[in-house]
Amino acid sequence: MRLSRYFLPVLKENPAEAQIVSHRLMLRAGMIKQAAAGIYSWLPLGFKVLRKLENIVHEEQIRAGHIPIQMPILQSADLWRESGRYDDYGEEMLRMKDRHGRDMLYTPTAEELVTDIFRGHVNSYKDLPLTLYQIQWKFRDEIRPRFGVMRGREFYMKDGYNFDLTKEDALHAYNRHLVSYLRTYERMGLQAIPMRADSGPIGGDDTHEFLVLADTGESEVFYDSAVTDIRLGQRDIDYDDKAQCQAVMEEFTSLYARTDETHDEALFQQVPEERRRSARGIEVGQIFYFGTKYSEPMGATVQGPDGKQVPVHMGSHGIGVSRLIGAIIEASHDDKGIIWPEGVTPFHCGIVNLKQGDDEADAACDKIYKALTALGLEPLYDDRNERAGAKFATMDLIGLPWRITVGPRGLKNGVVELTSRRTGESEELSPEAAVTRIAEIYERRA
Ligand code: 5CA
Repeated sequence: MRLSRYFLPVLKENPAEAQIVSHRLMLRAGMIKQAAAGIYSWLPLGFKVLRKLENIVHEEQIRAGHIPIQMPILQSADLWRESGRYDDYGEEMLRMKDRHGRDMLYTPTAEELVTDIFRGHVNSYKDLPLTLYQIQWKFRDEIRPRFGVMRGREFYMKDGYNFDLTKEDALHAYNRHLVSYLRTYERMGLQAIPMRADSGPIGGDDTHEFLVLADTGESEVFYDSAVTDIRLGQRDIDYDDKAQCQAVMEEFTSLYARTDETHDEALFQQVPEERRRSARGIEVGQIFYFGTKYSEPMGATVQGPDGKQVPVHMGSHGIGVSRLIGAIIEASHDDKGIIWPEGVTPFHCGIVNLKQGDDEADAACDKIYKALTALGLEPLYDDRNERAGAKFATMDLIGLPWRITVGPRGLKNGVVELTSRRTGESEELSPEAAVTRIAEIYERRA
């Protein structure tokens, strides 16, 4: 992409309405624009990051054996009356009537609809286990939407639902989700710690939230600092292996880590004092096991091996895809702007032409641009007639992890400059070597 042809409406001034850094930077970098309270349009740069996160979520869900579907945003109230949640859900649910006076709602989550799909098509235990998921817009009429995409009313969420014959199988699905979520967050450059939590309107007793530690987080958390040393890394996990998934679950959840809703001061006191931490965190996902809470009232049963009809054991599992963008920026920025981790960056590298219109500089930039594109990488080439300072400021603000700077003076010596956004360190090398270096960086991290 050439910046002269792109739509990147960056803001010079700090927007007054933004209270936290991620919201401020998303507005300033032209990623989103508020359409109504807690509802946003996604401008090209923001939309690109959203798509990247979505792709990572899909890849990791499919790797875990989960199957993508797409359910509608508007649902009939009837199913929600069957589960009893139509009245329970309260004011967070946006309700409306269609022209025939039928009660409709904008989906805040989809346990009922997916259970209806299941009961309509699955009759035998032989068709289990089954996990269906979607990535879809949700609406919750939050009293206090704030912090931009962090607490929106309309937000983008991955929601997955497992159907199993027994509690034991459903707990394996729970563990599988835990492992796949850890992989997902790590690929996004984040550490998200599973913490014991409260299940709220979804229900059930077994639930963990995934929290990214950040001063601006809305959740209060208590944990043993040793949990922050654990990483999943490049482990090869067999998602069908119950013992292996269980072991990862135990490794990540045995140490004390709880949100304020389930915090137990007496238990916490047993953590060695020097490792006791209380902090704030951003909730970027939650997994639930709730047994037959929906399958029983809605009649989602299968014939078991003994011929008897039994309600299936279920859980649901969510990732806040749009919220994650805020969480990543909270975790990765400096006073000049965003610093994207390589795994989620909207463009792999920026190209800054210091002297637009200079034949040699223009030709060198074009060549680098073409070489990167031919490698399947996406560069953002700042080909505008702007001062170098303004070009650098834009690149720093939008946070591409690598920048190649091209100018007539360097080219006389056969070199361009490659700069890391994270460290600010630069090195001079030939244009070809710069391209090779970028290719290596992304192959290593692809
Ligand atoms: N049905 C279950 C699992 S699919 C469910 O709805 N879980 S949830 O309520 O915990 O939501 C899943 C994730 O969506 C949360 O962990 C959070 O990251 C994100 N989320 C929830 N509410 C909002 C909101 N108002 N704005 C942005 N993200 C949100």
